Amino acid sequence: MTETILAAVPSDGLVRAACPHDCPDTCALLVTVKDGVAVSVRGDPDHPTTHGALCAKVSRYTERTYHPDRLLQPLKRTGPKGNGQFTPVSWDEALDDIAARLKTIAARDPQAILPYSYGGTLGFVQGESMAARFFHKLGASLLDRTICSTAGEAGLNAVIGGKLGMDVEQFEHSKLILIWGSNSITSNLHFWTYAQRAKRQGAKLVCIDPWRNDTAEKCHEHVQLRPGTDAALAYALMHELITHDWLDHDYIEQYTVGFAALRERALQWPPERAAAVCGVPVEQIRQLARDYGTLSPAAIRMNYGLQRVRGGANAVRAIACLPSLVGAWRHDAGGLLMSSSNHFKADGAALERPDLLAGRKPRTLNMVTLGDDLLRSSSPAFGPKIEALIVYNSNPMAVAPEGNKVREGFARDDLFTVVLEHFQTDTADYADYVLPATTQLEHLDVHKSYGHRYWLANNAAVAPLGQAKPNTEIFRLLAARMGFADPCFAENDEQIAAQTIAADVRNGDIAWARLKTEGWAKLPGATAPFARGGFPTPSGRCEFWSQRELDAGRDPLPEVILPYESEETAPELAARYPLAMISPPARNFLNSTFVNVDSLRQLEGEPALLIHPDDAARRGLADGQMVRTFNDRGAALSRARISTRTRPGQIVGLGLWWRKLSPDGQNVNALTHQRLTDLGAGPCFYDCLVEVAPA
Ligand SMILES: Nc1nc2c(c(=O)[nH]1)N[C@H]1C(S)=C(S)[C@@H](COP(=O)(O)OP(=O)(O)OC[C@H]3O[C@@H](n4cnc5c(=O)[nH]c(N)nc54)[C@H](O)[C@@H]3O)O[C@H]1N2
Ligand SMILES: Nc1nc2c(c(=O)[nH]1)N[C@H]1C(S)=C(S)[C@@H](COP(=O)(O)OP(=O)(O)OC[C@H]3O[C@@H](n4cnc5c(=O)[nH]c(N)nc54)[C@H](O)[C@@H]3O)O[C@H]1N2
Ligand SMILES: [Mo]
Repeated sequence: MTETILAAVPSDGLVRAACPHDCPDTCALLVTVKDGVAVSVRGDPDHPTTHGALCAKVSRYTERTYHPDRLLQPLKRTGPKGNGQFTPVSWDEALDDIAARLKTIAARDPQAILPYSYGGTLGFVQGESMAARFFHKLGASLLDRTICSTAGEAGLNAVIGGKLGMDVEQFEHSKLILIWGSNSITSNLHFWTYAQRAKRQGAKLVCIDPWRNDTAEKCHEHVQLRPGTDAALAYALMHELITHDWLDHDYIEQYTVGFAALRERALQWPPERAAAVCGVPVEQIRQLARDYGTLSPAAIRMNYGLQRVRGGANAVRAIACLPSLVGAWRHDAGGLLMSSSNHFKADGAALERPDLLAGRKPRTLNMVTLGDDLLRSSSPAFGPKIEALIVYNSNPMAVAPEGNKVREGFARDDLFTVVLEHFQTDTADYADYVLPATTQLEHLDVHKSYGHRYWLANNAAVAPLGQAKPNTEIFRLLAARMGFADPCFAENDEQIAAQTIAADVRNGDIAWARLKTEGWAKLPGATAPFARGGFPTPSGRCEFWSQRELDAGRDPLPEVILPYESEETAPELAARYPLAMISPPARNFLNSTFVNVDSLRQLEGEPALLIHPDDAARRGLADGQMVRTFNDRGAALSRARISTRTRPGQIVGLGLWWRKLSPDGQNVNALTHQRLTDLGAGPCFYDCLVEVAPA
């Protein structure tokens, strides 16, 4: 770096920042500021995984921050819920009224108040710090934040003991890379750089995905399996590794438990059986096993796409067994990466202060079942009816499953809703008060990553726009009005940031004071975490067979669990709704964020639905025609794209459109259901039967 990096909120200069979005890449940013305005955001060329490149979305971050629709003052609803009529009010008026309402409800039972938040920012400061303290002190219902990754997490925990794995920077040295349940070019672009380098050095790339996404197009091989059948595929691979003796017996002996039992189960899964379940050619499974058993180092980039189905956690469990069988973990460039989260240690207790509950044990509600829960009355089993909802860092009206129920819940006249937002989202339209929040360019934060091993600092580049305030400040002001006097409510963002990075061997000597000037710092620790075992499981080994699972009354081995909604498991439903729908992200959106940035929405055009030519012909659909996708839960309009990139019997509805920017005020979540995964209580977005007809 030759340019001087200035401290927070300069009028001119270059500011070190971090991308806040819910993406494994967590890029290091450099923000150029002129006359107090952020004029450009670019990737830090010196940060190894960012290497100076940003995705199309975040390179337009200034377009989002200075968008003419930014919310710049508190708003109070004046029309019916959902129709977007609001009037500006002062901060004092809004906060006084909100505090009064919350006090009244809390006097009856604070559990009738529910926070709802997720991945708008992954920063520790603007995420669950002051907000969590506020809700803990209040004694509000707790929220189980399950909407993305908890099934996969449970699967990894069972086998390898945590969200740990390969260093992404090592993938360029791999000889075989399985990209499993991940559209890297869309959702993990900076990993793709390493995969391409490996490819240039002769590595073989295989994509395992129900549709030929942009990543599959560029891999050597595409295993186009039916959604929710990954565990069967993994078992067939194990079958072949075992019968051909492509095993690392020494690694298995020293560092694993339960091989004999796993072997017995795997031998029940010859490739022919898996081929029928997965809907892929048997020869392709055999070849994949041969590659995995003979090319070394072999690496798996597994991601969250495969765990959004009923058997999602067990699929992750089955796949997580593979690297130990072949001893791939011995190599820096071998093993598996799903999430690097647990390589880091954040001080959750200091940030969130669960001690403020002071012995109270509020109920916990799962964010996936928001639709049902908003419609429940008080009962001994459920507890009090939800009377107030405080939403921040999330857009549940677009992202939560079974959207019609979510809407019905939000529309309740007896529900008091506050939404902290940058924009007037679908969710904000249902708020009683909308409070304007700052963006990443206007506030301070500290970030870890779930795809690499660097801590990052985000310095504020510019002053808050209009009357916008950071989430922390909004909860600080509310806390004062509620009469919460604990000293932690007076801490500023700088103090919170300084508490985030726990004093822990995992973080080495990384501390906030240096991080904020240097921008990023890599964790210490071995590149290959399990080269000599050391799995953080109860046995200290890779647990093919899990005593914990057995004790919990479940299968001690990874189990093949087919989707809730499939021909085999729900034949009557499949007769009416024969098409399996998956709804992964569109490349130019980040969940529902960026849908309102015109230049990005223009790149996506309209909600698109990929349908196989055979299925289109059977329904008399033409390419480019508006179609209606429907099931018993709802319907949504989209533009048909007839394509062999999807399988017969399977459609791909790219997400996640704002409802009000879609043709019919709906999106893919009109169709999805609220049932939970096998472990981890996650959502089953990609486990969903539908039918399609001309609109
Ligand atoms: N551009 C962009 N980037 C993003 C996001 C975004 O919305 N847009 N979202 C971010 C977030 S929050 C997350 S969690 C990650 C998500 O990114 P990933 O973890 O990669 O997950 P998905 O994008 O949900 O799905 C990835 C792939 O899995 C496939 N898939 C679906 N069902 C199955 C299955 O049963 N088996 C297998 N093998 N594959 C399946 C999908 O078709 C898709 O191509 O990306 C982050 N990055
Ligand atoms: N059908 C289907 N549904 C899905 C998925 C899918 O693949 N298919 N993906 C799921 C996944 S993986 C995830 S992670 C969830 C994501 O669900 P959410 O976490 O709700 O993600 P976003 O839609 O990006 O909404 C985040 C909102 O937070 C706001 N925000 C950002 N920063 C701040 C801030 O600093 N302060 C405040 N107050 N607000 C802020 C943004 O403006 C945005 O409106 O969606 C899930 N839903
Ligand atoms: Mo996610």
